[in-house]
Amino acid sequence: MFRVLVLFYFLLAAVCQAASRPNVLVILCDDLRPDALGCYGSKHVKTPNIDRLAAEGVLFQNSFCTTSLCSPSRASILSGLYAHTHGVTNNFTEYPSAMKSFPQVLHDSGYATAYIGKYHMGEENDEPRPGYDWFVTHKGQGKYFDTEFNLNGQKREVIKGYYTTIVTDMTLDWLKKQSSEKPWCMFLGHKAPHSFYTPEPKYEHAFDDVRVPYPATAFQLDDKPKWIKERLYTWHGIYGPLFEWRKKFPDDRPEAVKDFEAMVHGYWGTILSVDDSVARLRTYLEETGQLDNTIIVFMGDNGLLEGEHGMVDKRTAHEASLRIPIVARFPSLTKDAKKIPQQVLTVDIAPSILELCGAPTVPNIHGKSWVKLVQSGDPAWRKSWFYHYNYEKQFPYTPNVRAIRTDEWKYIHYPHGNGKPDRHLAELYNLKDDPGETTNLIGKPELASKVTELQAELAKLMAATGLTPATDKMPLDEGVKNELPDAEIR
Ligand SMILES: [Ca+2]
Repeated sequence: MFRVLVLFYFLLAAVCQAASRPNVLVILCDDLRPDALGCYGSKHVKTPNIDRLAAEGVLFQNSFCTTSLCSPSRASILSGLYAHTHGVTNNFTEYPSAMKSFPQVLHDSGYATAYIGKYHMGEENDEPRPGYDWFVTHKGQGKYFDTEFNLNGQKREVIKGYYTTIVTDMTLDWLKKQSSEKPWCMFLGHKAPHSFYTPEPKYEHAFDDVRVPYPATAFQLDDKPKWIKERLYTWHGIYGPLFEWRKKFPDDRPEAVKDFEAMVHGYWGTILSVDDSVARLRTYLEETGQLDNTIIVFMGDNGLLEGEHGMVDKRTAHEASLRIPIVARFPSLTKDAKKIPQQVLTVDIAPSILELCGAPTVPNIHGKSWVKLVQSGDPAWRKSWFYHYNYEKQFPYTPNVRAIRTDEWKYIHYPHGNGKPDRHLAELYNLKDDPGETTNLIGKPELASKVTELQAELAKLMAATGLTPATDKMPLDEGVKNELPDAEIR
């Protein structure tokens, strides 16, 4: 009898522990601008299901990536570290197998873990990575239709259909196999809305009636560093090929804005399918009674310039390139809808999720959990942070970038890469007065002391992550070039 009671006790303890540990569903979109979502103010893109997550949870109004590029940013989300520390500083580097990701920490503490969709750290590697019970990805960027997936190392298979739908199907299949006795962590990596934008046929004409002009800032470049004008006619400028939406390029005729409009329509169209995916996942969690015990984080990996300052793509430290959406729904975090204005970063995701799961945190990470910030406010929350990006030979359209963003100011400078003085003009913006970064204040004598103050703060923030002038290695800036990138890596 005693033995039966003891067994019953342990069984009960196991069930209680499982029940108290939440599931985790991270939905990562690729290159998603916040303002392409209803809950962040889009006038045209209707995303009722993503909006509903925000309306029942937290919407971070000022969230940013620390490097605006797919692979480095994904590695920062998984590790809580800046790119120079995790080492994925470009789109061709593998996530180090010995470096703990938050799904791996959860796996070590008893979670069932899965990764499905775009991973994109290690361009040619579609094999399973450590820390996941189930891992499905593909080489490179994948395709909007009929992608070949590697199914957990068991086989490679071209799965017919639209990417967003297929990865949602695979996510649901895995969730249905999970037992109620073990918490799970699912990381879903959408390809959408990454270039080259191909909406599902049913959404192909969803925005035909919406006119999309070039933004006003595309024509306000006189006080900017010269490389921004040089970029206008390249792969990453508004007069360039626009991810193949413009067939004859460069084209700076006013009427060629039609190509730009078509590109933006395509981008928006792919997001409608993501919202459908969110609906399907939510319905499943609701029907199986798991919704309120699941931390749902919906986010983007980096921002996207859509004509601002005459640019497309990302990589720079301007607002559209930095800003990402982050929405989190979990009633134990907050039952009331909240909008958080403080600056949160990609590197904060890992520590926040680990804290909510009661899992051990990872020592020496750069991010900070926002659980206290959301629940009761955090007077010690950051008021400034730094951004960095390294020049890529394969994409020679953006210099080396080092920048600081405070609640009010942004200072950006462009090191040449040889330790000598910068060759490009720096940029200074007052974000409170000029959120669109229309006026570069760098030349204003009355702001010289502000620049000195921001430079000192930037050096301090970088040093706190181990970056000093001696250790901050970067390539030589070879300038903006007109050549197109290799077709294989676009
Ligand atoms: Ca991306």
